[in-house]
Amino acid sequence: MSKKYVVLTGGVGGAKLVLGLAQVAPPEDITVIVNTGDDFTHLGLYVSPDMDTLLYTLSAKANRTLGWGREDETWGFIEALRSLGGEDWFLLGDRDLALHILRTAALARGDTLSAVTRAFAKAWNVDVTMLPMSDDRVSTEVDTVEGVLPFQRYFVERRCAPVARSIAFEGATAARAAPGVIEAIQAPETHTILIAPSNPYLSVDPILAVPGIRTALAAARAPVVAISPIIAGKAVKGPTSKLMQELGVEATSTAIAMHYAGLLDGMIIDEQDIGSPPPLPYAATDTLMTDLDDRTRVAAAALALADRLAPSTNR
Ligand code: FO1
Repeated sequence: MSKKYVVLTGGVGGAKLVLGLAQVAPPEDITVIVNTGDDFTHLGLYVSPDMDTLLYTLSAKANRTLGWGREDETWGFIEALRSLGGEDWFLLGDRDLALHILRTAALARGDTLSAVTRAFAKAWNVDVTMLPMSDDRVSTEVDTVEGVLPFQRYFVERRCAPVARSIAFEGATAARAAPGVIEAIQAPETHTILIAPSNPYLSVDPILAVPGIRTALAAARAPVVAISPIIAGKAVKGPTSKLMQELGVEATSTAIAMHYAGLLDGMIIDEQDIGSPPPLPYAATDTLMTDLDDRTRVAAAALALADRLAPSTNR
């Protein structure tokens, strides 16, 4: 029986980990469950940022400078839009537009997000299975001291500046996990389940909020290993540590482990945090993923830890 791997992921950090994993495991044996809480309709187009970051990363088209969007991008559309007084706080590149336009048209015809994603992956020879967490709409909203902000308004337009009080996942309770999601977590051939070093509150929690996913993870036979997004008390990228502080949580790997309580069998932490280890089996490595070697090293460390833990016994 060939070993299968499942990854729960959000944005840029998650995509880097999946690319690393695809160097140490056959891509066709990897299933990625992707956060769609960041999705929104902008200028009439359905945008699915975490899905697209993963798709661009796995098809070697990702914009390395920005982390999101495409390489070799041009910005004629947004410049023209701006000159007409259109909203330009969310940048849609000329080449990037192709995905959003095709996806929007397919969804309007009644296709599911799963089907659209599958078609894009096939067109660009991506062998990793990319599953949205749900084909139903779930929208992350951040309650801030300035009021409730839809995710992209909070994250991109306001650069996470407003102090956050809580986070909600609108539509989650009625959402169904997309086809294949629960099955991948439960499959007897699933050897390891990884939680990427994505923001636990903004990128992983929306996935866990979809009914059935948390329960399936808690009951999974395969060990569940999280890669901590914290390095020396700070998040590598984005607002994780600021947000943790605002939510009254210390920015430590232990706090991340507590956040995922009941789900994890093990954790990868950064070697700089070895002085304050989490209260569960762990391994330490340099978790900063700058190049492909780093991504591969972090993925390999997670698989090695999972090998030590398999099958799941610690929850
Ligand atoms: N992030 C930004 O910081 N500014 C942008 O203008 C922006 C545009 C954008 C367009 C398409 C896309 O797929 C992603 C885009 N992102 C942008 C990234 C993004 O929305 C966030 O990084 C994620 O949602 C968080 O994971």
